[in-house]
Amino acid sequence: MINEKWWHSSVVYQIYPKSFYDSNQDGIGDIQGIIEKIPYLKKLGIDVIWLNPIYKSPQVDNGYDISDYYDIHYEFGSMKDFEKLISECKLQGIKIILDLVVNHTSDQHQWFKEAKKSIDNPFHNYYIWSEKPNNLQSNFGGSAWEYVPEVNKYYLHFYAKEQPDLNWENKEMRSAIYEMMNFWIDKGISGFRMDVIDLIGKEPLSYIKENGPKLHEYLQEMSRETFRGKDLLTVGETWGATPENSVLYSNPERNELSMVFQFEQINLDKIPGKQRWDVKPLELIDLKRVLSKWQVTLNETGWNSLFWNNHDLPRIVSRWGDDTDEFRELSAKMLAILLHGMKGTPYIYQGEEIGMTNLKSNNIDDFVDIETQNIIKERLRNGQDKESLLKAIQLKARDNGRTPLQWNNSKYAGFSTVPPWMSVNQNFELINIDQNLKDKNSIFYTYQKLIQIRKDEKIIRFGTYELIDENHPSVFAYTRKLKDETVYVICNFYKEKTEFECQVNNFELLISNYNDLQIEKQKITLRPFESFIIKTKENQHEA
Ligand code: TEU
Ligand code: CA
Repeated sequence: MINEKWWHSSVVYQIYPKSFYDSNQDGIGDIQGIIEKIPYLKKLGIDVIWLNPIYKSPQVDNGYDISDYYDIHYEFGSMKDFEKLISECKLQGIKIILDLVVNHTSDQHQWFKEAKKSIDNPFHNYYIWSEKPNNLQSNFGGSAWEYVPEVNKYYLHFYAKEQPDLNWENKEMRSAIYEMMNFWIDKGISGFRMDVIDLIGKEPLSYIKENGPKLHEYLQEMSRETFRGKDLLTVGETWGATPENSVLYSNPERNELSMVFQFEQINLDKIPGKQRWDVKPLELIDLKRVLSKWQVTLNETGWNSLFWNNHDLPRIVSRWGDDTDEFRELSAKMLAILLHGMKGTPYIYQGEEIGMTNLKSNNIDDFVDIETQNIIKERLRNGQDKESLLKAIQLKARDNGRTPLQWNNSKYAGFSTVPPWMSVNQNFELINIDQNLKDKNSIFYTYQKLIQIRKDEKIIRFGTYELIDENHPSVFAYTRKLKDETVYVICNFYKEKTEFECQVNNFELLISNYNDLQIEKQKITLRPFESFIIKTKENQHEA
């Protein structure tokens, strides 16, 4: 049994500041806007906020290109505003974790400006240089190398060319990062979400990106120099994680991270070996297999994060649910119940709690993200037809998750009174927070209840997971077990009715997405997307 930590019973809410709430009517969400909405978050019941990057930045990649780690980006506010956010949240018992972006900086960071002046500059080796570029590709398209005439060398950038990669082999650079981390810890934050952290051990000349040989050595050093023993939540973003290497990150005995975000399930609807834009339908059996494998592997010696969405992903209800008027609410609740019954720390991405959907625009200019823009150029150049490209983007572009949060049915969805920095989803009159708060049956209240259930039920936090009926083609069902209690989480993943065998007699209903759950003896007919969590005692069903 692992040592109980505060994040084992927490639910995290992810805020994308640019699109959360605009307090000063310039079309851009800001820190004051978050402060104004603390009561809303309190009502939802979340414990922690993960803030996407708020540091000074030219915003080439919406803040993931940092030009000063010690300053706040002016459009979001000031250091004073940030300090106020921490203290106001603290009064409400809400913790803040910051995005830590240390795989790369902005090319406008002082370090890089110095680094490219000459090879003798003390900052030159803060970055990764090569006289001869190899074929490594940037995740945003094109070569990962960019030439600098002053030094007659190429620097590495796994992302945009405005995001040069830091050189983790350099001890001085690492110390500078740790010093910066301690600055924020001393300000009173409660942890870090660590951007692409499994890239820091890279060996680009040997084509090693994720999981480089020194990755865990660096993480252990970072932990020693900064957060160890301080009871902070650390969650690493690791696209290269497997259940096996993930045990290394979150095994408490190794003193690395609290948990990681892994993306195995997220990749299930792309054609293997291809890019996320090359989509295939999700197979439910695959989803069951992958999520269950992670639940089981990290049961004793690690900890899972649980998420469907973030600022890089399309909206889950449009992706694996059904966002038609008829089934949007039912399927959004089904996905929520399915995930929040599992063991781990759940993350809710802003707007998920009201069932926000993909952007669905036919106008390619509505997709403003640098990744999307680059892929459009690259694929049109390579001869993909515009129509199929637009379709892929409508399904998968990061812009889908980044539209302004829909607060109410007034112009610009109540996010701002002026045109926002990116298009508002046209369905805001139907889908918004106001409407959700008024309707006792809304998706919002399903999330609110799921958060409460996690707090009330130790079995939801720590019970052992087991998949049931793994070959059922349309139902995702599992149990959680703790002492004499068993919880059943049963979800019809589709809009067609289906039958499911379930031998429970005496149960307590914890949550359901229909108001009149009926279990007649052993067989249940599940209605469209019907999902529920029930609890039995003393394993009564086996008697
Ligand atoms: O994303 C990591 C990452 O690898 C992304 O390229 C992701 O695969 C992609 O968005 C999906 O197509 C992190 C941040 O979450 C993202 O917002 C940043 O752009 C990126 O790192 C660079 O910092
Ligand atoms: Ca603003």
